[in-house]
Amino acid sequence: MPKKKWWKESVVYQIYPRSFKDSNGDGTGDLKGIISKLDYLHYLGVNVLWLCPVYHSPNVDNGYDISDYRGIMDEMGTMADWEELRDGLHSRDMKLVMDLVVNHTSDQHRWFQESRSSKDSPYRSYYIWRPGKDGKEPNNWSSEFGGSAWEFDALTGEYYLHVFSKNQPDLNWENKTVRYEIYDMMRWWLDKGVDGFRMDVINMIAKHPDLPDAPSVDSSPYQWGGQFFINGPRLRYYLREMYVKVLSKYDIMTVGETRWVDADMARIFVDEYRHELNMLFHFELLELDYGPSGKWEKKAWELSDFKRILSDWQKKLADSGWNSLFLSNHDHPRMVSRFGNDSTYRVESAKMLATLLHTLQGTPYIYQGEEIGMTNVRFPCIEHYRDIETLNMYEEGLKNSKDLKELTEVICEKGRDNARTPMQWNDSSQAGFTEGTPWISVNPNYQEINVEQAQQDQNSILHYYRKLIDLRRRYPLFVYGDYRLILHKHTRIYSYLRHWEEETLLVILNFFEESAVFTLPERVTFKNGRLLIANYSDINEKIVAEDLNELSLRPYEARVYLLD
Ligand code: TEU
Ligand code: CA
Repeated sequence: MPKKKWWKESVVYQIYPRSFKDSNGDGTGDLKGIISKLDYLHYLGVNVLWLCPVYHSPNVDNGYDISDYRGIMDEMGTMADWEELRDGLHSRDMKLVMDLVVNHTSDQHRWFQESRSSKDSPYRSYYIWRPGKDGKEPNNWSSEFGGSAWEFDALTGEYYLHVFSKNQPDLNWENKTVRYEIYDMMRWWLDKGVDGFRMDVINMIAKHPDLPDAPSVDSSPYQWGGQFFINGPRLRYYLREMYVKVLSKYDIMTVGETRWVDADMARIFVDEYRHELNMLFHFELLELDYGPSGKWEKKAWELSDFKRILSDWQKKLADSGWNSLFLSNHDHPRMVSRFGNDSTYRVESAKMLATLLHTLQGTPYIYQGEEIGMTNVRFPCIEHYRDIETLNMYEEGLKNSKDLKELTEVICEKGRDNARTPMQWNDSSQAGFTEGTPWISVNPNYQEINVEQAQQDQNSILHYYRKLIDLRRRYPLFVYGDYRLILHKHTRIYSYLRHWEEETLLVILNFFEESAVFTLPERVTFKNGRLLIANYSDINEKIVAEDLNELSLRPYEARVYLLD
């Protein structure tokens, strides 16, 4: 039986600060903008806010390239603004989780400036420097954002490693001084009142000490070296040390962003007795539509995979550990466009997916705008795009004379900017996000899809989220109940039971736009059932078993019953 914890009972709201709310008309969201929306977040009912990076940064990767961990970047505001945000949250009984990006820094960080200045600098081994091999890079690893993972620095005639852009050099975790600097910085923020960390690519910090070549899978000179820098042999040791030196001293929550981790591995990371991390973000679901060559290759996702993956994680983390529940974030397309239907059934399918996320065992994460069903964007041309990953891929594509139409199509469908268009507050110019020119264009559908409209419409996605969040607060069953999949083989319906003390929850989700027939399995018996929430408003509150013998579900229909 899961142990009770505040962060298990929470609903987290993720803010991508550049795109949330601009307070001073410069076109970029900022801390004062977030402060002005705290009442909105409170009204929504979430109780933890995860803030993507707001530290000093040249913004090559929108804050994921940090040049000073202990200050707030000018565009976002000041430390006084940050303190006001913290206090504003705490006075509303809400918590603040900060992004911790310690796999790499910006190349503008003082450590890196010192490090590159000379081979004898005491900061040299803060980063990973190697001489070239036969006039080429030290190994064949590719960068996540295209090209080689190594950059030659003429000043000292060596290469440094950067798994992400060349402006994001990787820190050398083997160096104890680096680790202790990071622990110090973490304690500094925790002492300022931070309630937890979301740890960026935390399972990439331990590189294989020999930095071996990656096996070639295609003719490109650079190959993905993940197996030599993800889940490396020293990772456990570093996490354990971080726990002892930092995390163990505070009542906080931690969630690690960990690609390439399955539920068996996750059990070890989040085991409550091992004290590494509380939760993980895994990508087994979000990578279902990746092709063999990665995210830019399209592949259809299948409901059977959803059931298999979610059931696996639900079961394996049931006794010790905890799940994080999410289908979107700032790196992925909008959930309703990707797994639902963002045209005819936008409202129904957004509510159906929300029902899934809020009725599984784990802590739900809402990515800004998800609660009003914000969709992917289709910009008319590449000039509108801002994301370094997208722009690098586009440039490389052009160089390799890929078909322009195909390139733009895949960017529309898969690019990270889909999630980064400004939050749609109302139907006034720029969706009420800014009085100036936004750093990235607003999605033209803001006149129909915006917070103000959703607040007025009692059947909106927003009100549905408020109701789901409220149910979780009232019923421990939603949070702690165990999970049992039913109708395993059904090709359209995802259905499961949750059980806690004397109560049972029955969740029925039609994942498609075709109607589907639900039949209650014989082994599930109950006297009476009461509808707790549904995404169509015209159904009977009470049911008996016979009603579930042949229940016809409409497109994307979702129902949640409490059974006695
Ligand atoms: O993302 C990690 C990561 O693995 C990404 O490369 C991800 O695969 C990609 O965005 C999918 O398109 C984290 C942050 O969330 C991301 O915003 C940063 O760019 C990245 O780390 C580097 O810090
Ligand atoms: Ca601003």
